[in-house]
Amino acid sequence: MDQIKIENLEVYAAHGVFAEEAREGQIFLIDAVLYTDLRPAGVSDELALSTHYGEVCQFMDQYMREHTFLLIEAAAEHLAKELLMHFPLVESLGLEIKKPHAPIGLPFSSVSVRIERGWKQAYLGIGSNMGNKQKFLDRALLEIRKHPEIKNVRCSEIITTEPYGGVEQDNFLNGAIELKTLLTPYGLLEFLQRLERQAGRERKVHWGPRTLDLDILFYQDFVSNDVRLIVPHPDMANRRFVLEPLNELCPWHYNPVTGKSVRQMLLELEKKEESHGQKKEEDTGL
Ligand code: A4P
Ligand code: MG
Repeated sequence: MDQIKIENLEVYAAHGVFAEEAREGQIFLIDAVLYTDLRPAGVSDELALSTHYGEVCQFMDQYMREHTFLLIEAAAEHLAKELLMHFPLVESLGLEIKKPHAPIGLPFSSVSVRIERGWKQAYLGIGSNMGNKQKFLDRALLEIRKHPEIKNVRCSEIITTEPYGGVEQDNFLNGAIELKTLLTPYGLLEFLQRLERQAGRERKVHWGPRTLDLDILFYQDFVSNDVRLIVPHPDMANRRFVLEPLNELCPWHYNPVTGKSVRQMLLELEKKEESHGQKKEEDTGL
């Protein structure tokens, strides 16, 4: 992706573990690489279609002066997040904070930390089959849209589906959600579980009835097989109530584990269901 690069922005600020560092302050040098599409501004010659590097420098200078952190790791982490939230055309960034006068007591030219952060695209499954189902979905969607570290939220059509998995229970309302987030996969999971708790969700029966169920289906091309988080969702290829809404949002998104696109998974599931249907008809002699 295209880049805007800022090198050695000099900022006088007060970050450090030692008391005199917080009291006296010192010089920090910042390098930033902003990943962003420069073509619209390149073609039109209009600043409004790009990110103003002067404003980015002013922002970094002010942020570094107005906050105090013990660690340059923390300064970098917080500054990166603020930059990504404040400059909407920046997809991701590399940020290096150098401390050329760190109190080390030995000759050196500079010490620094460098991090890469960015917006990640995630897809969620949402479902409810208890109480006022539509209201639970609406409220969750509202909370998701309100989260400061989530943007570009799109929701599929909400469909009514029959329960899957053998537990006898009411029909579900199901949908899929597309979003961009600065939260990590585990941060996103924690937020979704908080929303489930707020909806009065009780975990009594595995695959049983629930006021609100929020599953992470995809998180960019992240793969995890941990007890707390399995991504991509391992059973999605067998679930029409997941694939149908997902197909509306991202038919060409592929599962990084199986290499199959959402559309391909849905077509294969339809074929499987068709042949099961035919087999049932043969078995019952219809
Ligand atoms: N967990 C692991 N991976 C994930 C992930 N990708 N997203 C962990 C979210 N959570 C994930 O989930 C159990 C644990 O899974 C969590 O603690 C989390 O750390 P849970 O929601 O407490 O339990 P559950 O929902 O009963 O189990 P599970 O396996 O999540 O069930 P599903 O997959 O959510 O399926 N039929 C229709 N028509 N529509 C439905 O929406 N849903 C289910 C439940 C069954 N039948 C359905 C539907
Ligand atoms: Mg679940």
